[in-house]
Amino acid sequence: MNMTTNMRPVSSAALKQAVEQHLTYTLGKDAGHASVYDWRMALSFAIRDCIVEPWFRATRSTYEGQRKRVYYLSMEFLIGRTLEDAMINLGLLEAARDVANEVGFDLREIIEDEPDAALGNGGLGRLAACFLESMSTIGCPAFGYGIRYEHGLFRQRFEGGQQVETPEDWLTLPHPWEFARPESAYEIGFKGEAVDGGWRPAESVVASAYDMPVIGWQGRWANTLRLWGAKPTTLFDLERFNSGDYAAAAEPEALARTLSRVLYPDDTTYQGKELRLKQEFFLTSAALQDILRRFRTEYDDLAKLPTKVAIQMNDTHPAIAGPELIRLLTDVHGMEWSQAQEIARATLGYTNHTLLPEALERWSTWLMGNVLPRHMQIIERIDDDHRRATKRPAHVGIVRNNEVQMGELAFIMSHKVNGVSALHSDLVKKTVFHDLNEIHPGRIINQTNGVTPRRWLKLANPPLATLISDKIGEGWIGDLEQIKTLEPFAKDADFRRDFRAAKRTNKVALSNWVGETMGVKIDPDAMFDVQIKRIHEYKRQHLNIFETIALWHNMRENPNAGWAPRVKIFGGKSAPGYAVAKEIIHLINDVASVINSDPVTKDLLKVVYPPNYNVSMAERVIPATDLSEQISTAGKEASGTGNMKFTMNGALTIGTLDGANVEIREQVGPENFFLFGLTADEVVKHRRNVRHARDAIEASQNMQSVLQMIVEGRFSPSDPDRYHGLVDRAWNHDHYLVAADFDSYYDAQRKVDALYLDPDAWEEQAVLNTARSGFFSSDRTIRGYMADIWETESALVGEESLT
Ligand code: GPK
Repeated sequence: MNMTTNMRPVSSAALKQAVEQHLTYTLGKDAGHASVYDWRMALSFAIRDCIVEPWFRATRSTYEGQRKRVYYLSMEFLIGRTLEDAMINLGLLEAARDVANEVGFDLREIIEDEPDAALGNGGLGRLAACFLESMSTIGCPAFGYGIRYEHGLFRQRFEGGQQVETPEDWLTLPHPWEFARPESAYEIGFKGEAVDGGWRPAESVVASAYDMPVIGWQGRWANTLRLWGAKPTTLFDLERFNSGDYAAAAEPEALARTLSRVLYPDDTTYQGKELRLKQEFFLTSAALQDILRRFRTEYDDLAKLPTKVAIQMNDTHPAIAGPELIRLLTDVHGMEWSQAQEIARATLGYTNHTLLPEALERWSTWLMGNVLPRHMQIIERIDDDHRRATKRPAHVGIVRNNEVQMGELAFIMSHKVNGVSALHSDLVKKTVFHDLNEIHPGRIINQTNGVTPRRWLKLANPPLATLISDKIGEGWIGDLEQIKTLEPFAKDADFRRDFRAAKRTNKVALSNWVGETMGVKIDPDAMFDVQIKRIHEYKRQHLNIFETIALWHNMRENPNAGWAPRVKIFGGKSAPGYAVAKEIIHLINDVASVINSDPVTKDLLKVVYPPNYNVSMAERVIPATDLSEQISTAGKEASGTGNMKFTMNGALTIGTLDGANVEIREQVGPENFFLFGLTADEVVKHRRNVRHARDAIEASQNMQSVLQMIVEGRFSPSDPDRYHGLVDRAWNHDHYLVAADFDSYYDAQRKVDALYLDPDAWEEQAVLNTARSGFFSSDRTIRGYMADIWETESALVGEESLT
């Protein structure tokens, strides 16, 4: 087989030769004794070799064209696996399959040997990974900057149905996708004192670069993800060592070792820990020093920075970039204060990802002043200038209640602030940044999130991707708007049958995997009803499990009422310290074991919760899903991106008018979406009634039975009191309005049943969901950022067309 990358043809034979060379000379292994790991490494190196050339080309083109670069600063990049993605974007998957077969291995087995790079918690980190891929596909010259955590997000196990965390260690084995760049290293200071117009840090570490190439679709462009690892400045403090204080002598090393050691496992909740602030500054300062160094090799006038550099802050985590950039421009490069402030603002942009109060970062002025004394001074001056210029009273400032409000800081230091869905951006204007929006009208804009169709359709769902390409050609992969040409086939019975067959192939594969890994038999003809995401009260997995209990109860009462057989699938991790979320996990597992062993409902209902949900599990589950659960309390989910992946893969959605659900429903048509629940406005009004939960429960027979069964210990017979707290909260502290939305949700689910029992009608709507998902490509999102925030152009304009 002869596959073509954009660069040069690579035959199976040539690839095989390259793989064998790496096996022999890079890994020092004899083919006769090579394990799946050895072959994976050899194949990864051979594929990596094919990326290097486009990578150099892109870098050269950026320098030669004096192009503006985008720098995406993020504490999280939830990448998952790299090998298969790289092979797909280079068009080398088939050649690799031939090679694997020839050496006696299954390519799938090799692909699945790669550990996920889990350098993120959830949506925010996965969005950053989709953005990197889209920027490379579009030819937007860019760098991602992050931290090379030694331990990514913890692994999840269940013991007696409860979550147990174990450390993740993706770097124990060598990672073939990174290039260490010890020559790119910067000193990062902490603490000490501000001395007039400068800073004398008391501690320091070195940030040392590791680069990962990010290849775009068809290998036409490649960017770099640069991750920083912490190293000690000096291995030992010799003076202290010689004086006999050995513990103190090792302090620099100890700080460096902890800095890039582990990802904080909290999603949408900040912890206020000193180490976290240090990590944020470590990433930000290393990135800014690197950006300014690169800029100065090409240009001599720092005043031109905003014309050649755009820096995006992914949430407030890198919001110290404002003060740090001002510090570098003034203290280090001698620029005058007001010009530095202007330059910084014109260069920086800030994306807000949540309105949840517990997520909004605030640092006590004491901690900030202690860890970053010079920055604390700069923050106060930015705050003063802003108050003076806008004639505002103290309550709109950055420093309030002895805390530095990082949202306000990020807003004031950015020329554009964006939300991540239409509804969310609207709420950003009306709530958290109401006052700042009045002072700076037009600064807040919307950029609705998106996901990359290369990973989330082509890679994850080969049966459907092949079917689509057979019908409409391959253009959709690089230009997802083209998928709308599939729309007429929703009326074509043959096509619907093929669409259904593709889904069934995926469902059979998932059933087999669930059988093998969990020992639960599930029926591929039942409806696969899926909720996979972080476990959080606002996402309301408890609403889903309550409905499951009501459904089970009613099925038992009346088994022949024409129910649609269902498999309820859950996936997701709780933050280790989030007790309520952990209780919900425990309940789901308890309910699963009772329902799965019930002979009455054995052909009607199953509940499965595979542990350790991650990017690779999402790739397995999403293509096999019939029904996507997007059931957050309206106004709480900023956007959601899983919801988009399901739509692309032909699942129907049951959801509230929240985040990007609103736009999904608009795009696919309200008749092809199961809507339920209160709107964001109604939620706010409803909460004013202190009895909202009590009233709703008293009005709902189903809800009462559910809570009754739980409180009686029906799902925890060995420990009947286990869920008393949970039931008490449902009655008295139902902040996320589970009770108020319960009946509406239950009724919408019965409409789902009815449609599922009419396969033709279901399939028509499923096809329309896929055909109308073009808007949700992250390519569209990135073009929006390029036009409205970064003011930058694709380097591929004028080159031969994508397909
Ligand atoms: C938002 F604020 C945060 C956070 O700390 N982590 C995170 O994953 C998510 N998010 C939102 O909850 C999602 O609604 C959104 O789609 C995603 O960010 C990407 O914007």
